[in-house]
Formats: sequence, structure tokens, C-alpha cells
Amino acid sequence: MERTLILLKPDAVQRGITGQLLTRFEQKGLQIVAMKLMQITPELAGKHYEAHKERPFYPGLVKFMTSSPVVALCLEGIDAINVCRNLMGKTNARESAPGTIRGDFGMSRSYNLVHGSDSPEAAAREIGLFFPEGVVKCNYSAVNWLYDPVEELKK
Ligand code: 3AN
Repeated sequence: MERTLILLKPDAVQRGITGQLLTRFEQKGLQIVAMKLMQITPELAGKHYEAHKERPFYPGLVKFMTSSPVVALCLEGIDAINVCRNLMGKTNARESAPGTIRGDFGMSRSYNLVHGSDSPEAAAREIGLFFPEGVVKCNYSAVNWLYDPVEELKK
């Protein structure tokens, strides 16, 4: 099992579509192990987007991400990072394929609705940043029907 940090960004919260976006992840079969509505501070945004500090779009990105609450989620599943990034679609929502979250809900490259960790290292770091209190220990029984217990869940 792998974990990833997902953020439903200020545009998703303000447009009132967080439920629809969360449904995409739930119906795919990802498990929620942490979730909260929160306001990102400039300090947290700075740590989260550390890798983009020198990029021209960085100031606008921090302004946007701190402009309204976000919904932060930690999702779990086999290959959760890649599965979520495929569900999200390309960074530029105008170029994102129909069927993806960005492709179906967005028109912008910067207001692109959702963030998902892009590597196991980033996921561990970002989950620590957004959920310093830790995630919830859950035993979802659906796991045994989402995956082949013999082939995919064997320890
Ligand atoms: P993704 O979120 O698809 O992994 P990243 O990590 O390359 O994309 O970029 C982080 C965030 O920075 C994006 N989600 C988007 O909001 C913003 N961003 C990326 N590239 C640009 C750009 N060229 N202009 C404006 N905003 C951008």
C-alpha cells in the first residue's frame, strides 16, 4: 500500500465541487486515511512548493494557495501516487483529457483544482507537512474486494 497527499485547491472549494472531486477518488477505490478543511499559511505554502521557489509563477502560486481554505486528504492504495496523478490529468487543465478531474472540471493551468504528490519521497514529506498529527488507522474491508487478496495483497 502507498499513501499520497491530495489537496482540493481553493478554486475547488470556492466553486463548491469538492464533493464531486472527492467522489472521483473514492469511486476509483482509494481509501481516505486523513481529511480536513484547512487554511494554508504562507509558511506552509513555502515548504510545500519549495521545489518551485525560483519559478516565475511561484508568487502567484503561493497567493492562490493561501487565498481560501483547501481540503487536504491522505489517500491510500496500491500505487496510489500514480493512480491519483492519472485521475487528475495534465497540469494544464485545458490540455487535460476528458475523463480526468482537470479535463472534466477545469480551464486553467494555475487554477487546476487539485494537487497530488509526484513521488514516494514527496508524498512522505507532504503528508508530514499537512498531517503532523498523523493519519487514522483504518481497516477497510472493501480492500479485499478492490484487490485480489492472493495476488495483490499477500504480505
Ligand atoms: P502538478 O500539480 O501537475 O504536479 P507542478 O508540480 O509542475 O504540477 O506545479 C505545481 C503547481 O504550480 C501546479 N499545480 C500549478 O498550480 C502551478 N503551475 C505549474 N506550472 C505553472 C505555470 N507554467 N504557470 C502557472 N502555474 C503553474
